Amino acid sequence: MSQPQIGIIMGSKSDLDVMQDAADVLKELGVPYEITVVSAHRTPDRMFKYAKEAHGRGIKVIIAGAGGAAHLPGMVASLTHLPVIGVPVKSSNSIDGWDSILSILQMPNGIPVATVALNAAKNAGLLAAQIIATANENITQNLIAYKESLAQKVEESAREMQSGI
Ligand code: RP5
Repeated sequence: MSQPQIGIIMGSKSDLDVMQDAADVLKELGVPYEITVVSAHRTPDRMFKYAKEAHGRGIKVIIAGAGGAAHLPGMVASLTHLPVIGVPVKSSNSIDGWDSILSILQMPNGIPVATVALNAAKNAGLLAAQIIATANENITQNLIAYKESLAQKVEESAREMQSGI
């Protein structure tokens, strides 16, 4: 894969089941990415280094997923000018997911995090691809084809339902 343009990070290896969806959709759309673990609480120095160096390494968008007291997306956003997409993860230490949703969503003015739905890493990947596509015609065409495939699936479902399959 060529130079990564998207950085996918997560607070723990235990988030990977959810966060893999972002990687999968980026692969499908032909967007080069990197993926790793960066814990805001257990490795704050690593988080600082990652956020500070991402732009210099060619990363254009960061997708950050975390559960429970989910400080990773917001803290990374505070350390970089790059757009950060936050994925609230319903983790083993989460009460019901609301803790991670609110921790990622309710950012103060000046430090935005584009927060997707609970466990919605696929949408985070799509949103990141859409940002990259604003300056990349190949990825634009891949996104258009992806959206057309979604519409076709609905049409197929409708046909099957109407014909009693
Ligand atoms: C968060 O705590 C991580 O993002 C993860 O969602 C959760 C649990 O982490 P582990 O105890 O499974 O490593 O910081």
